[in-house]
Amino acid sequence: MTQSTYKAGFIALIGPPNAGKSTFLNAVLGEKIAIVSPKPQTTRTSITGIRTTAEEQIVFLDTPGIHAARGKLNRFLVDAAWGAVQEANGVVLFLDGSKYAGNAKALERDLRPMAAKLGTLGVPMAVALNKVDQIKPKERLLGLLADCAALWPGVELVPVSARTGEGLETLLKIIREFLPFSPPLFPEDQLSTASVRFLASEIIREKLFLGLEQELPYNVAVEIESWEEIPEENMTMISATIYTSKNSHKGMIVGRQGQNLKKVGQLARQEIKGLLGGKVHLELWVKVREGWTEDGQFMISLGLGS
Ligand SMILES: Nc1nc2c(ncn2[C@@H]2O[C@H](COP(=O)(O)OP(=O)(O)OP(=O)(O)O)[C@@H](O)[C@H]2O)c(=O)[nH]1
Ligand SMILES: [Mg+2]
Repeated sequence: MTQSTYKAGFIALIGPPNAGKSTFLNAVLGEKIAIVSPKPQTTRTSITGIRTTAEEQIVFLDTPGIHAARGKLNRFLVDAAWGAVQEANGVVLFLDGSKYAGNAKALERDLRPMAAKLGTLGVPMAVALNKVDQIKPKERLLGLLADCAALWPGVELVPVSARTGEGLETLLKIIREFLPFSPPLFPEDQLSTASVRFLASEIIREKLFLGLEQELPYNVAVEIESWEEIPEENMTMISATIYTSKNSHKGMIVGRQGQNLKKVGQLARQEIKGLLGGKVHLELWVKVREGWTEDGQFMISLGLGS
C-alpha cells in the first residue's frame, strides 16, 4: 500500500428482511458484530462494521430490512435503511437468491421498486444474490441471473453465500471499486462504532429472538439499565430490561418457572463474556410497556430513529 492507492469509505448493505445482510457483515469481518436470526426485522438500526486491510478500509453500514412499513417502528426501520444509503459511497443490495430462483414474479415484485429508487440516487451499486448454497441445480442460478439482468439491465450481479463464503472475495473486489482514495477513516483495530453497551443489548435481543415464536420478538426491546465495571474482580455487572408491548407476551418471555428467561440470560451472558473478556454478571427484568412500537420518544431513547 502506498498512501496514494489506499481507499476508504462507507458501503451500505440494504435489502429485504432476512436476506442475509448481517450474516454477510459478520462473515467479512470475521467477528460477530450484528445479530442474526431466521426471523425478519432482526436488525433495527444502521450498525457499522469496519473491515481494514493493507489496501482499504470498508466501513459497512448494516441496515434494517426494507419492507412495506406499517406502524411507527417499521417506519423508523425503513428510514434508517434509506438514511444509510444517503451516507454511502456505494451500496450492495442483498437478496435471498434461494427465494427468487424459479420465481420471477416474486423477484419482479421485490426488485423493481428498489431498483427504481436506487437508480435515481446515482450511487455505485451491486446486487448480491445470497444463499446460493441453497440454489440447486446450478441451472436455477443461471435462470435467476437472467431474470435479474432482464429487470435491471447493466447492474452488477454477484452470486454469494454469506454462510459458506462463496463469492465473497469477488464481492469485496467490486466494493473496492466503489471506494474513494482516502486514508483510513478509523483506527485499524476498530471493528465498529457501536458501544459495547449497545452490542450487549443486541446480544440479549438475539437470544430472545431465537427462543420466541412468530411475531413475539418484534414486540421486544432491550435497554441496559446499569453497567458497572469492577476492575479488582475483573467483572462487569449488567442489568437490562426487556420491554414487551403486550401483557400476554410477558409470560411467554419469562417461560414456565422462569425457564425461558433463564436460558436467554445464560446464552447472552456467555456471549457478552466473549465480547468483554473477564467475568460478567447479567440480570434481566421483563416489563410491559404497552404500545412502545408506536411511541417515538421511547424508541429514540432506545437508539432507534432520530
Ligand atoms: N443457507 C443460507 N442461509 C443464510 C445465508 N446468509 C444468511 N442466512 C440465514 O438467513 C437468515 C437471516 O439472516 P440475517 O443475516 O439475519 O438477515 P438480514 O438480512 O440481516 O435480516 P434483517 O436484519 O431482518 O433485515 C439467518 O437464519 C441466516 O443464518 C446463506 O448464505 N445461506
Ligand atoms: Mg440484519
